[in-house]
Amino acid sequence: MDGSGIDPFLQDVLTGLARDQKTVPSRWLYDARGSRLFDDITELDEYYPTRTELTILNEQAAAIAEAIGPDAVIVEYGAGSLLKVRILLDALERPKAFVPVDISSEHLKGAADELKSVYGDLDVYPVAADFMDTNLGSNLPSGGGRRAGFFPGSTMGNLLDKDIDSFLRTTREDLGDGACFIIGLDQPKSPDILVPAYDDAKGVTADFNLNLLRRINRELGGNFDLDSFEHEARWNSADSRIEMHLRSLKAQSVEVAGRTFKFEEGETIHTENSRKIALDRFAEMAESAGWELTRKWTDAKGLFAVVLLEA
Ligand code: AVJ
Repeated sequence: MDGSGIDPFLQDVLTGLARDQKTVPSRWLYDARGSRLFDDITELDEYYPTRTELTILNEQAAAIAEAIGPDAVIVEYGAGSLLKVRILLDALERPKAFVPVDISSEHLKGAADELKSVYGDLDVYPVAADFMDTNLGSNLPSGGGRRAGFFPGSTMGNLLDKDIDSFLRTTREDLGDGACFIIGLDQPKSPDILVPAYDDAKGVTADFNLNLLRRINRELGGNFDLDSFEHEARWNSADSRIEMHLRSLKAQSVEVAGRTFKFEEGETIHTENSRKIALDRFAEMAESAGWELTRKWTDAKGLFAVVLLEA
């Protein structure tokens, strides 16, 4: 529940299921079980993004650290895997401070404690907030060298154009003049690689997607029959994105919080967009928000890119 007394999950589900194309925002995929399933996804043979980004970060750590410069203040948005920022911290010259911004304060505390124990000289200032509506302002430590944002994992690809624009503008303002921003972006490629990455042979991604219905049943008093929906990963080439859907295997009615929603056979709930934003396109988006894309690092096959924006 938020301050208004309306559970935002319930509100999103009731509004989303009433639309022509039924839709539930992808952020609700990540309850405890969903987060565990996502971790399992990152280990799958077919799911190349995580391991490819880690390879780029490891191979290019010295170049990235040099581009950022000494005494940096690192601000990680949606601080998930400490694994990634530690690659940077290990390569940076005297990193001054680390500011993990994450919606889960529990997660943050663990992250902060662990980093403090490994990097004695590093100041860690956790901020418990949704990275999308964060105005860090006075929460950022003053002093130190350059401020460097860090947003790995291609999470940018889950955002709509307007949200990318406002996020890049807010971060530009927060991080200030002279700042830079390191961002991981999955790249457009053949659907022969993309579709299996989101529809793996072991069915882990299917489980991850269907878990949304399990969560609605448990938290919102829904009565979805998980056996009468199936996972679908669709490449939408016009919008350069993988879409996840849950497809109803038959005509049926489902109740959520006392409301009835009708499904036709084959009708879907759209549960995620994972956009693959080409670098020239992203450079334009960055520029209109006050950043310049100045460096890019990719793997040998060009599957994934890590870019540097400068203010
Ligand atoms: C964590 C949002 C980057 O879009 O690749 C993985 C989530 N969804 N498999 C992605 C996801 C299905 C992932 N992100």
